[in-house]
Amino acid sequence: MRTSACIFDLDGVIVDTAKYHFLAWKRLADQLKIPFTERENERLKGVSRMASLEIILELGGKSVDERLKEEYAILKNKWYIDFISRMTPEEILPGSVEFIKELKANGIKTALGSASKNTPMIINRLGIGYLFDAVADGNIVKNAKPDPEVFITAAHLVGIAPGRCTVFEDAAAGVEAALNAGMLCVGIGSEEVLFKAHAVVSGLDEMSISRLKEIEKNI
Ligand code: B16
Ligand code: MG
Repeated sequence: MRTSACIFDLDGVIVDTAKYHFLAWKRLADQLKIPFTERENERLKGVSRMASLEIILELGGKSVDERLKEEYAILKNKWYIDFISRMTPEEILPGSVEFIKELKANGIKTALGSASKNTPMIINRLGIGYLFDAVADGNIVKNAKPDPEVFITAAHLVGIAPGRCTVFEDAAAGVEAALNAGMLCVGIGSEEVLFKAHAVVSGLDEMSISRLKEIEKNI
């Protein structure tokens, strides 16, 4: 097999925190009287907290100073944490645990590659730390997706060359990051948004090692 390590994005792949990010950003956008729907939210997926805020302010045609930006970001994160601190393992997306266990049982390394600084809290709430050989997240990475840094770091942490890593991503910016890292990328979600990925599936419940081998054959 080409794949020796699988790197998973967290938000939108292992757990649907994307809906909590949306609700928290929506609350801020409403306060600022900026029109913001699920459609605009698509642009925020996989993008860092500050870059997300900048997109929202741009949508509203607002320019604010750094201090106020910092305040808005803290406020949004507080509302977001209110949601994720109540998450339970039932929110792990279907098929994730089974697929990752299958990979591990077959000697394939596993890692998380997430832009989120809240990754440690989410891992703890879900009790999924044991599934990953390494975690690269927004706390150790400087450059946000589509920069490949998060995935290159994850590959380095598990000791596998980027060309032998496969990334699972739900965001267009994340797919770009995986391709920029020279990795195989499986999109999780809609073909319309993730068309640059090598293959797209609706969720990890569609994945297995045999499916991964088929995807490898078709690239
Ligand atoms: P935080 P991922 C990303 O996580 C989210 O998709 C994105 O919407 C969010 O802005 C970013 O994390 C930063 O998250 O505010 O928690 O640091 O998809 O890369 O796992
Ligand atoms: Mg994501």
